Amino acid sequence: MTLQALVTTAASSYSTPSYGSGSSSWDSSGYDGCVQQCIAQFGSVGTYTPPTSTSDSTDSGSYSGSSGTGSTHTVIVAPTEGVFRYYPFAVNASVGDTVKFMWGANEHTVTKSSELTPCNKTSDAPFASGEQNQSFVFTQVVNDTNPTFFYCGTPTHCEKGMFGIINPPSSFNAPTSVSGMMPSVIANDSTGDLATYSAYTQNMTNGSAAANWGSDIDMSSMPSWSYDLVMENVMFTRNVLAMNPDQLNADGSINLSSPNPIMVPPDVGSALAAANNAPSSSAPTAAGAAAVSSSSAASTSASPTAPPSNGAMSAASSKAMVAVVVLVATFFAL
Ligand SMILES: [Cu+2]
Repeated sequence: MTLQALVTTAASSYSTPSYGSGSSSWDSSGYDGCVQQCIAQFGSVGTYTPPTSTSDSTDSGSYSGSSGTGSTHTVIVAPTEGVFRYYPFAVNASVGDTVKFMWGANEHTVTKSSELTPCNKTSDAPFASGEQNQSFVFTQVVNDTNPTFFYCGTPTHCEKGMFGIINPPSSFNAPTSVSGMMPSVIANDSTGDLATYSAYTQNMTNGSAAANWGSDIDMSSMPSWSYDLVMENVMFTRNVLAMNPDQLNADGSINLSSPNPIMVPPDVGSALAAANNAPSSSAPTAAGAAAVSSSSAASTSASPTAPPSNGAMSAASSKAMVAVVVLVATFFAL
């Protein structure tokens, strides 16, 4: 199944998520307000600016790899410093296509791994960029359409979620898909961080096609330790798309051909750290935060957020919602 089919079918059949919270409690004006506020803040988090010259072989000294004769699919390696992600998390490519990895920050690699062990170098038709820095370009021709996993070999980066997939396994609307697994993975995350990030992501992507991106990625052959990281990666890509809506094509593919800078949201770690480091009692004392808090809190209290059939989720949702309010307030307090 192509990514096009993967995303568009997901979008056409996607029902209101039963996990997390937020979408039902944010009316359209609240959503717009959130995006504007978040973008205003995210502007200080970072942007990725494509290099002026990306014409492969002319970039002597900063380019390596192989190229095919088909289409080119761009993946950004760590869009900004401290963001240990590949964007997008997954691309679909045909045989003969080229995947073009473009470094946005220093000291990262693109190293082939496998679905069973996403953070370990594979010996099966391996490829590896080596440790590279900002503006480096590494290309790989696609020789088959089997799922191809890759990761960053810099110590600790993959364990923080820095891996990605070419031609991800997909299963439409299945229990083992990202959308099918999302509720249980969030529920099993005892830290609550994933619930917070999920609620935040739903608010950011509410009403847009970005909310469904990656829904059909199938996780059945991935190791259980990677579940949280897969969810974070999918949500990170969704958040980037929410902030850069022109990149999401109608067919579900992602277009990174624009020379314009890409706005990069904070990674989940820094976002949650900011939320956790801010005493909730002090957040409303900042003038800007007070306005955000009060409007968000009003929105929260005015609208029950969770499906009535799921009491446990309701409690978790409310908690997550509060955390999002704190998170947003924190950005304004910075
Ligand atoms: Cu890295």
